[in-house]
Amino acid sequence: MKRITLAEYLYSETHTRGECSGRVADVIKGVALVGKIIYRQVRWAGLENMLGETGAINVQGEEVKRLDEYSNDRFIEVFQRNRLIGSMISEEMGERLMIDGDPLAAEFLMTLDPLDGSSNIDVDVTIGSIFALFQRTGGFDNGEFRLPRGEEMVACGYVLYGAASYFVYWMQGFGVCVFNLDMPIGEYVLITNDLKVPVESSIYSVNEANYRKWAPDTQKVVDYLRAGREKSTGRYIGSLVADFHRNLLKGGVYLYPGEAENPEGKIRLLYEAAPLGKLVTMAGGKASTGRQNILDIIPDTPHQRCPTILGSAKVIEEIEKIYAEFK
Ligand code: AFP
Repeated sequence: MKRITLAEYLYSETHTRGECSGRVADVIKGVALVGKIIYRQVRWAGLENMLGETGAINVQGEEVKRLDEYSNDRFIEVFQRNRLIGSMISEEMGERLMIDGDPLAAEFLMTLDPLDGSSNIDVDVTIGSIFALFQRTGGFDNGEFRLPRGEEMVACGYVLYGAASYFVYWMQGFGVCVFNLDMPIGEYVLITNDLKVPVESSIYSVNEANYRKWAPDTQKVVDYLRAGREKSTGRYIGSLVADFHRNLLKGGVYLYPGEAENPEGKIRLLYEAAPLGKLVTMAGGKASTGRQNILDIIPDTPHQRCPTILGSAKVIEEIEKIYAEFK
């Protein structure tokens, strides 16, 4: 099979598509570089005392894992060096990090979960980095910085660190691309440039231990997914990026609903729900809170959360119908 590397693909596809896609393509290459650096560290973490916690607590109130901190630092290092973006919002940082790029670079904001699924690191479960890229002229108000809606994204995706490393991304004007890391040559090679998520599927991914915390509408939704459809298959890894990747390829829905005590749920909007929501939407799927398209939410704060349902369009339409029965 002819192996087209990421750099070859991006050059052949974007050099004629104008300045924006050229710069966006450069950011995509930057993410791929960080992905390779993180994947190397993830594979050696157990041998280089890189497992476990740093002892710090992040802005989310969560224990920071050594690999969380390492991954965040690598994204900062690479994007401070290449000066392709003007600022970064990361799960691991309380405030937006300003990067003194050139004026054009200042047009770009990256939102980032540098390492999602951290609680799985020490037990060798697949984890990953999730990113979104926004362009000021596409959606920020007249010079004043405003947190953008998911719809305003110009690129998004994730790098998976598992038995193999995959780089899955979308950029404006293109389809959803999947690349697989060919380790001996150190390059991500193209698998497909137009991935589509199956419209229908029996797979649902949710932590059913939370059942008693959910409001009646969510309980009815999960009862339906478990026993109301022709066929049901429960698959929950507990690592969003891993569950999402399986459902993107095989079809299915990932749910992290709000709870009676915690109506916004656990998943962060700007660097988890929105990037994966845009990606699955570009692959023909849907991204919903149950009542609203996630991509339409106007963020108030960088680390806000939202109820998150991502995956096969037909299943999510059925879920939204159930939620609509309740107020
Ligand atoms: P960690 O990064 O703390 O492991 O959280 C991962 C996550 O945000 C997401 O990747 C999982 O789907 C979800 O949490 C699992 O949460 P529960 O353990 O509450 O099911």
